[in-house]
Amino acid sequence: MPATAKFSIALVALIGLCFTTIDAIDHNEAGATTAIKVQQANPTITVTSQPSSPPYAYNPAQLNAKIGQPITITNNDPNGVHSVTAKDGSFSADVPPKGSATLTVKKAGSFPYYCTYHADEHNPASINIS
Ligand SMILES: [Cu+2]
Repeated sequence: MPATAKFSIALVALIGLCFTTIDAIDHNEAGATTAIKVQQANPTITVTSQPSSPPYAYNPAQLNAKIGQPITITNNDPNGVHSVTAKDGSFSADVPPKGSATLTVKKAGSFPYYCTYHADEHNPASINIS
């Protein structure tokens, strides 16, 4: 198949998707509330340094994910390594400055975690696995 034909098919498919999406928004206003509650496709924890106390923050403080679902941890602090370490030892991931890491949790439960590098300098945070 010539490349232009492939492109045309892809374009038609894309346009079709757009109309489907617009249709859903137009005719399902009740769905707007539901959409917010849907599990995010790629759960992410962001670590930032901040001028207030505590000096480092995990966002969101409560993260929901499924068993085995990859959780991305992004470290926005250019100056330090941080970790997401379960208080019960179930998991630990180090995240380099301006870097990211992926974590998966293999059992259900609520896991309070902390940073091994700054034990008392982050906000309290948990990963909730279902
Ligand atoms: Cu830290």
